[in-house]
Amino acid sequence: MGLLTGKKAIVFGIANEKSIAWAIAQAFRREGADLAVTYANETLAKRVIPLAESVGASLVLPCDVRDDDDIKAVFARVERSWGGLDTLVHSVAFANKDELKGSFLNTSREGFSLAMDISAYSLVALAKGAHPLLKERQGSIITLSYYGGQKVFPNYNVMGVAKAALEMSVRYLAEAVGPDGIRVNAISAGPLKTLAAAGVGGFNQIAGHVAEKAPLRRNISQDEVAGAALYLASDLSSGVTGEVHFVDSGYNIIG
Ligand code: N5H
Repeated sequence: MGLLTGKKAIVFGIANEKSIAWAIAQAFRREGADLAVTYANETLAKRVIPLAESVGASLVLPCDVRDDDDIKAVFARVERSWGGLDTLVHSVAFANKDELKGSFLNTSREGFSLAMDISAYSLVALAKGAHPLLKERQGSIITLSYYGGQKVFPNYNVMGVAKAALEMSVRYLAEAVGPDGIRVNAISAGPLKTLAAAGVGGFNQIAGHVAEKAPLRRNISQDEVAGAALYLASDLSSGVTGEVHFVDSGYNIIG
C-alpha cells in the first residue's frame, strides 16, 4: 500500500523535468495516487504532455491560472472523472524577468499586479474552484514558497512581495476551509535550479551561500521537497494546516 493509495491529486506548475511540481507528481504516482496535471500554455504542453504520459497521469489539461474559465473547465473535468479531489498542488509563479534584477524601486504597476495575480491570487482562485471537490474528501492544498517572502534577498524583488502574500493567503485560506476539513499548507523550498530560476541573476551566489551556512551544509533536491509534499498530502499530516514548512537544509534558522 502506498501513502496515497486511493487518493486523487491534481498538480499545477509542471514546466519540465526539473520542476518541483514534476518531482511531486512522480512521488504521488509512486505512492499510489491517481494524477491530473495541467500545463500553462502550448509551449509548455510539448514538455508536459509526454512527462504526464510517462507516469500514467489520468488527466492532462490546459490551465492558464489567470483565466477563470480555464479554472472552471479543469475542475468540471475533474468532477466528471473523479467526483472529488484529495490533493491540490499549486507550484506556480511568474514575474517579469526585468523586475527580478536591480532595484525593487523599478517595479512597475503592471509587473506588480502580474506577479501577484499569477503567484499569489491563483492559489485563492484554485482553492475556490476546487473547494466543492476537496470538501467531499477532506482534501489537502499545498503551495510552494521561498524564504524571499519573509526576508529580503537581492533580485527576488516583486516575487518576495508575492510570496509574502501567498504565505498569508495560506493562513487565511486555512481558516476559511478548515471547518470543511480541508487543510492548506506551504512548503518553503531552498534554492533549486528549475526552468523558472534559469537565467535569473544571483541564483548561484545564493545557492553557494546556503551550501556554506545552512545547518546541513548543502542544497536540497526536488525529491526532498516531494517528500514533504507526500507528508502534507497524506493522512500523516491530518492535524497540520496553515503551516509554512521549510525544506531548506535548515538555512532559515541561521542569523
Ligand atoms: C533570489 C533568487 C534569485 C532571483 C529571483 C528569481 C525568481 C524566480 C521566480 C520567478 C517565478 C521566475 C520567473 O517568473 C521567470 C520568468 O520571467 C521567465 N521564465 C519563464 O517564463 C519560464 C519559461 C517559465 C517556466 O517560468 C515561469 N515562472 O512560468 C531566488 C532563488 C535563489 C530561488 C528561486 C528560484 C525562487 C523561486 O521562487 O523560484
